[in-house]
Amino acid sequence: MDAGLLLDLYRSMALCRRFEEAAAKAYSQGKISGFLHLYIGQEAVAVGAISGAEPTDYIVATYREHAHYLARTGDARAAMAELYGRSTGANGGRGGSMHLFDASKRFLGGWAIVGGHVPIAAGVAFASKYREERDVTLCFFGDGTANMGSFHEGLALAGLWKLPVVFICENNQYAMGTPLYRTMSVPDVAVRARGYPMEFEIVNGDDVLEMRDATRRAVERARKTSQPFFIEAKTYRFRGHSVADPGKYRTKEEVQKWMERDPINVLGQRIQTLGIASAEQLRGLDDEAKAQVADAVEFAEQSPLPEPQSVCEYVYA
Ligand SMILES: Cc1ncc(C[n+]2csc(CCOP(=O)(O)OP(=O)(O)O)c2C)c(N)n1
Ligand SMILES: [Mg+2]
Repeated sequence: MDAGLLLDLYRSMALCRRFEEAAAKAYSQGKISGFLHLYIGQEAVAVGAISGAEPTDYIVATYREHAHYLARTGDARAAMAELYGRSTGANGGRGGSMHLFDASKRFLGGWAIVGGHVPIAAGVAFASKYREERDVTLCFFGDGTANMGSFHEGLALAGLWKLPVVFICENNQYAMGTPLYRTMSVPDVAVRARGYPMEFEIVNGDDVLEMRDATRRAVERARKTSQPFFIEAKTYRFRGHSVADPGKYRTKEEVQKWMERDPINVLGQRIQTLGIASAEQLRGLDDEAKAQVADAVEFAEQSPLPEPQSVCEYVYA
């Protein structure tokens, strides 16, 4: 076990958690508007998977993408300012929570249309293959997305053209208020990959190391053989679908059961058992994450809104 790596993963997950807690607070104070979909509980998926890829591999994600953006860029200021709609945000304040983007870091969204980004990810992978570059594309999406036509279109093209893309299904058991068993005839989304055909693996999405290892294998395989791969990560979101959702369709017991496998606690326990750091040292890392988030909030609050006369910039007409 690489002690430095485990602490980095812990730090990264703590940053995501604290970032979103602060975002939820700012939202409730009316400082952030629009939609806000929290990822709390799922951090091991984004942090583990992205740490298992090279920084030059592409990432395409959904509207629940704060953690993916932070795991790739580490830039809490640009993310928070974007949520606040400020000109210093990742997209100059025009995209908001659902549209984080940083082309220089190969983070290609932040997409709000469920499933719309799956063919886009296939297209990014097609471009890499066509240009004979060795980069792999990671495409994140939810369980509900696997019922969208565009999901099947993206996988079909990736299978047909043998594209270097790793599809990562974050099975958090719900699409908004609808449990997966009411919309899908099989309990595992991953079996759908067989049809294209595509190899797959089902992993514990609350175990950051398992996520990292599975993604590393899939990414290196895609890089070497130019074959797509499908990972299904079993996980759970602790909060509602968005901050506007009280989540009444789930029992307290169900939420409690999943919270027992809180990915940050799971890794924290492992770090302590291995004698890499004490509980107090882990609290220190958490305090650093809180301080970084407090700085990001202050940065966002002090940043200007975009200039009104720039309203037509970046607009196709
Ligand atoms: C095409 C389309 N239909 C409906 C919506 C509204 N919507 C937003 S998220 C969502 C559920 C998606 O569930 P899942 O894929 O499981 O992702 P999760 O939110 O659980 O991360 C729906 C129906 C949308 N954004 N786009
Ligand atoms: Mg879901």
